[in-house]
Amino acid sequence: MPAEKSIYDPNPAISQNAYISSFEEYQKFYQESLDNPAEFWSRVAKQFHWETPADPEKFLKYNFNISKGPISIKWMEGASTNLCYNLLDRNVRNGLGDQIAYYWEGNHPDDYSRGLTYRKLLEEVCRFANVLKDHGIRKGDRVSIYMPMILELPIAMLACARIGAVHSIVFAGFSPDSLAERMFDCKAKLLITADGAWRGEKPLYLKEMGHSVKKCIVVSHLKRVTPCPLDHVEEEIPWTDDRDYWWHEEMEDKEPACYPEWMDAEDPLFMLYTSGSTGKPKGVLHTTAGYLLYAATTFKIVFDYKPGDIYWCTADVGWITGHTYVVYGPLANGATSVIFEGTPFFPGNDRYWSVIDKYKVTQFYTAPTAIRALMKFGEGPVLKHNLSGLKVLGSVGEPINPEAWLWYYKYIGKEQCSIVDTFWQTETGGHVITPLPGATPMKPGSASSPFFGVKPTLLDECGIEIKGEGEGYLVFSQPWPGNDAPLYNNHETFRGHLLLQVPQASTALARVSHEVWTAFHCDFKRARRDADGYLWITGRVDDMLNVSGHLMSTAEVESVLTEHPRVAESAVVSRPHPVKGECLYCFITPNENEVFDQKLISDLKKMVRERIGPFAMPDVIQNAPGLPKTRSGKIMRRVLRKIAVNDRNVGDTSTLADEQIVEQLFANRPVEA
Ligand code: 6R9
Repeated sequence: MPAEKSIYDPNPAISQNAYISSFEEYQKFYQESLDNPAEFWSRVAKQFHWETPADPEKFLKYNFNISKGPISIKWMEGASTNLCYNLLDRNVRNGLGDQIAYYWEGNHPDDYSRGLTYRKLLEEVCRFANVLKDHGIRKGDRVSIYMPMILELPIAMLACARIGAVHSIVFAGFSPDSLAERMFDCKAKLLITADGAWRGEKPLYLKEMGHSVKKCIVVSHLKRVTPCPLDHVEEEIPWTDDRDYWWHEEMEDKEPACYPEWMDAEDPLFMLYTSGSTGKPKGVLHTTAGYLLYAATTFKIVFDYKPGDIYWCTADVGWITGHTYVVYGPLANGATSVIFEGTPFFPGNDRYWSVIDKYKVTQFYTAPTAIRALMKFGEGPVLKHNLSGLKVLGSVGEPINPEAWLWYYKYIGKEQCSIVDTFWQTETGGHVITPLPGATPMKPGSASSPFFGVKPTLLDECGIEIKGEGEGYLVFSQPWPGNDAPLYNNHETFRGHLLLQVPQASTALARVSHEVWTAFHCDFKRARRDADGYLWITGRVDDMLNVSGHLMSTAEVESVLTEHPRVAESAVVSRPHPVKGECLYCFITPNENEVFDQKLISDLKKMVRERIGPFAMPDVIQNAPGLPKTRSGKIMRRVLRKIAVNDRNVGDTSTLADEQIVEQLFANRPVEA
């Protein structure tokens, strides 16, 4: 039986205590959230502090109809608040001062584990806010952050939020050039960074940027200020006097109190450049009030977070997942989280499981790419640790293939946990399509149902809404509070831009009623709704292929390929074909210690034929010791499409985690290809 036919009911023990304990209850709230969004979200807003309360009449104002003016969404216009105040001061006032906000687990298991309480976090944030003020940073100024996963990172973010500065985080895995480009684009006044980071065996030096930085505050992390049980790096790092300042020296004499800047509901909170798997990075801007409501609510409901739970999201704070689900969402709920500096493979392949065991993690949130990488080592490393505290397992970043889903469910969750396959994007602020732990019967590989306030609509090639079962373009026809502000530096061309980027979608979009809006800017998605109303994200528009008139998604084929016990990962792209129009070109990464041979190739062809149909028979199956992935773990498919046609003109690959893999894949092309 194909995996997608099976349904897994939530564990009754989870449903019993869950905020949303049945699918009927979810449906009731969901309907309310669509019928009266202002009323629904104003109830949510009550738990937070508003320096100026919202006018109920103006709780939500939006226009999705371009014939009536520019597209705009305004939540709680006229209200004012401060995110940092709501995340820290409010929780301390409510008695959570002594509760741990973050446990820090260093790259090396023998490094100090540090814990920061809400009270201490508030003090550190205030001190650093005073540092920023002393360096002339004011409300509306942009501050770039380029840091490893250390506690100074959320401290820096929240200090910006406290004084109304807009943070723009650049993932520390990016090159100094990528950092410079992003700093220039957002006109950053100051950079906060560290001397370096630890990744497994080796230190990575971060502070090598020269030009473009006007002022720089540097955390001494490789070279520890506090005594460290490990060998630490003594090397001197490049330094420019009167431009560079040590974090610890700046913090020394600062007051642990700082009055928050009251921000308008639609004032910018942060900017973030999207992962760049599509081309030039684009700055996405999130604003204050709506983002708070949405980050807080999705965190609480989707992870079913209860006081006493220990939550761990493995995403780097440099990505949107880290922004919303390492920092803003958890702290808005007074949660206790783990922040981890290292990798899943150091010092052993059981590191994730050992950290879950060490902190007694109850909610764990990671990416399919990590799950697939860890599956390769089998159950052995998992069995060494006690994972019985787990309740909810999350997945994000890519479609999770049923094979990986089942492994996660069975071996990590021991068939007792709910799996939440959360579909969302930088632009959506938080989860938009996701199961809820106690409520949604799970289908492996399906992101299931829309979150409160989110109204997904499927459109066919002619722009007509597909009601019920079907596959089409995924758009959203109502705003939710997490919506980003229209593209930074790009707003007027918002819709035109989409048409340009996705020519295939232009017919559909031209006919789309002006009331329909899409959150997807340049990363337009397709999805399928099955007979039970479940949504399956089938991929980006250009991840679809049409073989002799049969439309299919690459994800569909990939999930069949990865079911093979000898296959760790796969990526399928379309290649032009003189007869069939397009054909399938598949890249296969075999499991550790497995060889890639003719038998594997014929097995895989057979599986695809049987499971999908003869029309889906791959034309080429190539050995791929690794896949070209961005640093956030997303496969860069445009590079694979170039390899499939042997075109060396692959374009910019600087955002790849390992650029060498591209050359290797060219070299590995089978002769018959
Ligand atoms: C949160 C995040 C967004 C893109 C998105 C889609 C892919 C994320 C997914 C998923 C299928 C899921 N994606 N979660 N695809 N199922 N559960 O990753 O944001 O970095 O902006 O990437 O990630 O392709 O369009 P971002």
